[in-house]
Amino acid sequence: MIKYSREVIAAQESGLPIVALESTIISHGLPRPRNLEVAHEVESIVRDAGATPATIALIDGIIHVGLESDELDRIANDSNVVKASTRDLAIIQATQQSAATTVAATAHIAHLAGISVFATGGLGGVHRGHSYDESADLLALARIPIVIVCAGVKSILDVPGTLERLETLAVPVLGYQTNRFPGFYLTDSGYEIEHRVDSATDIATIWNNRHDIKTDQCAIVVTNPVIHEMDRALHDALLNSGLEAAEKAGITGKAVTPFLLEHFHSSSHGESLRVNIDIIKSNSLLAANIAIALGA
Ligand code: PSU
Ligand code: MN
Repeated sequence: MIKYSREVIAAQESGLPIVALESTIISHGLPRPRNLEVAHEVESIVRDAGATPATIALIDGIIHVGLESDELDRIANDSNVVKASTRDLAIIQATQQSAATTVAATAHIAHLAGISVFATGGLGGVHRGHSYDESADLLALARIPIVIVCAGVKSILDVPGTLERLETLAVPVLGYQTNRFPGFYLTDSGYEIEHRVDSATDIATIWNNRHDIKTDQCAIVVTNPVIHEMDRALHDALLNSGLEAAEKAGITGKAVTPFLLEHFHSSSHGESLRVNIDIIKSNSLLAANIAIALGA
């Protein structure tokens, strides 16, 4: 049912820490050709930190945990690669398509493969002006026991709405070395986080405590703020023009997030791309350190 990469098999056999990595960032979140380079760079960061990267995707209908180099290339460059959430997985298997997986689908597969730590850029959440448009990422986090490292939710979203939903869903949110909820492109979204952690070991302690008292049925969201944020004025201007353009073009469903990210990347002269890449790299490093602290 699952095809594992050679290095993931080796790590599983030796009980070494593994970090799941998401592939929608590569196929639908970053522009070519930088996307493939970043996918490789992120894997190297995880390896250099002492953990094994497992980028997750479907190739010709087969679930892959860990991609070989040619497979990573395919996810980055084949325009037939679709964006798959959890509900799409069995269908993609049946139709033997290739797909990149969202946070929701990646978390599901990672858990299926026994992986406890996962790094992404920014979570999906409640959309601005369309509160009925809520990412499947939120319900997935409520159901899947995994540590997910992110830079908060994407700033294109309704941040307070998303925080309220996470509270309702009883998903714990931790600030890594901060009490401010990060805003993806921005270091601080303007909202507070109640719980701050200062090290990967703190997170491992919480993970183990949850297991003992059986509050371990959902994810732990670790938010890791970007250090050099995007220029705020540029950010706010692109957010407004992007939301307007999406509305005008009638973009709906799973196309909304890629549309808005692309709007930022094509209109910010590389600034949003730089920040997005910084985010993914720094989250992957932290995820590797957490996997090591967990002995996972
Ligand atoms: N983080 C990034 N870039 C991305 C995403 C996250 O830096 O493209 C993706 C993730 O796969 C996330 C998805 O699950 O955006 C959310 O999409 P939607 O809003 O359609 O659920
Ligand atoms: Mn949506």
